[in-house]
Amino acid sequence: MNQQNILKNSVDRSEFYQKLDSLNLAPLWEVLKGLVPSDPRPTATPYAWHWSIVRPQLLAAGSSISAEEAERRVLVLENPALRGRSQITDTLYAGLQLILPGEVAPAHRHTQSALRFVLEGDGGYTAVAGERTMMHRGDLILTPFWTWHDHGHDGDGPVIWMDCLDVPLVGFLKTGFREEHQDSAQAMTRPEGYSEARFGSGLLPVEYRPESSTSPIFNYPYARTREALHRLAGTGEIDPHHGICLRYVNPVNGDWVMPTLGPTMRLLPADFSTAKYRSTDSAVFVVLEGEVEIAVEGRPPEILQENGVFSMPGWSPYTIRALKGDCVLFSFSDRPVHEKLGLFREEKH
Ligand code: GTQ
Repeated sequence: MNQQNILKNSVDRSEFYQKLDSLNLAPLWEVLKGLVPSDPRPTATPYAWHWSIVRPQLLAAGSSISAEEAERRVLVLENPALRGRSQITDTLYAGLQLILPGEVAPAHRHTQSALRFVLEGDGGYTAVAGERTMMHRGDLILTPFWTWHDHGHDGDGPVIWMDCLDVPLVGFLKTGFREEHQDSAQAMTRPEGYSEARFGSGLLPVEYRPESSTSPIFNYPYARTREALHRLAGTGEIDPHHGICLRYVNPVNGDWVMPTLGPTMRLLPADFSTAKYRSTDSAVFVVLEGEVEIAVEGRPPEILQENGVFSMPGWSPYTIRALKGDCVLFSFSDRPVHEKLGLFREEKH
């Protein structure tokens, strides 16, 4: 075929494309580079939610609807580039949940996995599969997929936590199932502390065989996480890209605590700055102690105070600096999925 023929064809292409379109066919060559990109191009954008702005809106939600009526009284953190889709990154969901004294967020279960990261208040509890655990600031609570869970509050003042779910991933796979429990609060079948005693001290019941890919521990208390971080800080060993960073671990197999969500907690000593880093997983950061500056390449740096939340799209090069004294930063990401699929990549400068 000569050049002239090709040019002639290109004139006729739009007609040809219309014909294809009417037959539910499409030419790959028009979209190939987008389908198979040279590197990841997340739709999500880096973005910061500041506590001083968000908290009053959560309290306003508390006067506009009850936890019972809402089922979950949550303000969803919507990435500005993904509005209306309940996504904080391309693959993750995050929301801030408020529960007031005496309220119950009724029991239900779903195939989405959830982490709760506690931000404010005492007296709140989560019940999972017949066992209750009290929630304190900085605690990480797991509600594994398809386990009954409800939340309540026996104390004073608001209780607020961040819900971290794999909703977009489960949605993409079209594997979402949900059921409401017949009772708003499920019956307790085990004493408080039962799971911690069985699994939470570097020991396992001798005949224990796991039935789930989720960790059998469902509260990782901040008091212990914090102590570990500060002891490590005392050794002076620090990772240049992560600071003193620990991942929450399933004691049964050493894997991440959930099949889809990978939480970590890190300590950045005063004035420490991480070296530039990026990885394919998208992440959400929350400041628990201190103040940080998060700088994503090509964008103005953001300063984040306590309880500030930051969305980090995958493959974005970033640095984090501790601004005021030692800083403690929680994060969760979809890294376990990337690792299981052999897709995880990182770049360290
Ligand atoms: O607490 O079960 O933020 O099912 C979104 C969906 C919380 C929950 C959310 C949920 C929950």
